[in-house]
Amino acid sequence: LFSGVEQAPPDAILGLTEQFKADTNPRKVNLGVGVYQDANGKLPLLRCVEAAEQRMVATPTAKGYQAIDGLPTYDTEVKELVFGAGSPLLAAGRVITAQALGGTGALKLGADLLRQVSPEAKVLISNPSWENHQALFTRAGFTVEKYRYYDAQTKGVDVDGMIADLRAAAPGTIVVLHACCHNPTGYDLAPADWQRVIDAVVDGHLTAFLDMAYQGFAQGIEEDGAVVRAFAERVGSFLVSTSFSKSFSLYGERVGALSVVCADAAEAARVLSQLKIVIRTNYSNPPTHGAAIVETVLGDPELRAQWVEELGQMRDRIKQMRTALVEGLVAAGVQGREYITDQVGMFSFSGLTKEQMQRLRSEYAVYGTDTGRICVAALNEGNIAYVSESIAAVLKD
Ligand code: PLP
Ligand code: TYF
Repeated sequence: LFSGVEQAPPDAILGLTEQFKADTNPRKVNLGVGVYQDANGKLPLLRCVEAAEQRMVATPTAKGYQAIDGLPTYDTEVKELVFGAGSPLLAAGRVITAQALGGTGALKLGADLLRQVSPEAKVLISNPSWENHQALFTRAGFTVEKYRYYDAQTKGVDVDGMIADLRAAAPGTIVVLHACCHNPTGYDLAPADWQRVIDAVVDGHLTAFLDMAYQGFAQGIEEDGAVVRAFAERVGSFLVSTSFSKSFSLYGERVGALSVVCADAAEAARVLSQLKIVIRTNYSNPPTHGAAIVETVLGDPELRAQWVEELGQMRDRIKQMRTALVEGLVAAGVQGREYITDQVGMFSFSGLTKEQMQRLRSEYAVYGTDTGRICVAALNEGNIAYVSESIAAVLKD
């Protein structure tokens, strides 16, 4: 049966972590995977999460099945976080939200739903994008193409190129957009650019799919949510995937959600019934624990305030590390890297070539992806000088 099965390549990003674990160099630094680490290089357990879990342990509950679309209160909390508690769309019953297995699971639910609704549509993703966008939408049956995004010359977004590509897309084309903290480049659109994207989506009858994996990591929870609200004001139907992996440091619990904006409440009910089939035929219903943590935190004013504070600390520390990296590079003799502080979110597109990234790995045990992406959220006072010197060394020769 399987004799003809070929060996698949490892995941470009998660495979790096395997390589990193096997590396015996004591100075090794993993800047490959997008995981936030604290000032001591540790994956944090947020205090709000710990408190929520303590409450849950104090009131043990039996482990029944969940509803197909997840915990109802969780779904409501997510809606309010993403669209704003006062959103007219929520009041009109136009948004359905289903708990999903992380942001990836939300994207896959959305992809499978869209494949049912518009099987002929093409998918456009940014060039470059998170590797899994291409793979996930291809596996869901779509042809995936790219719109221009990163401009290596100006170190920013090629907004005109992006808009031209969106305007050239056929009606019904699904456009995957990074709502904030673009992965891998770290360059986001300005509010005025988003309006141009929305113009193109509305004029061209495109289907926008906003991937929100880092709400709160750019400017703040409300500020980063403004992109979704801008779409809500002008676009009749669109999708939003949410991930709490990073913002709650709940990576392994697989907590996320898919929200679908529909024309009216009746349409929303029909779409939800179809989405439930997608869920049921994949995994029946989602796990409880991670969503219960998020629901507990978001539903309790004290824990929620603590979360806002802890998320702010993560965001601020990343910003400090961006500045420290620019300074570390200057100290190591590398000028002109100020653009690192223009970028937002977990990543920096360092501008290093594939060969330089491979040398960083093999000679200095500093792990980033071949595309030149490094995870700034894994830098700390203890490794930043070494990372800066290693980058300087591979840039020199
Ligand atoms: N979308 C983007 C842009 C991401 O960077 C990530 C990273 O993890 C995801 C989706 C997936 O999130 P999750 O780990 O919650 O599946
Ligand atoms: O881009 C990243 O590093 C994160 C984590 O298949 C990730 O989004 C990477 C690859 C993958 C799943 C998650």
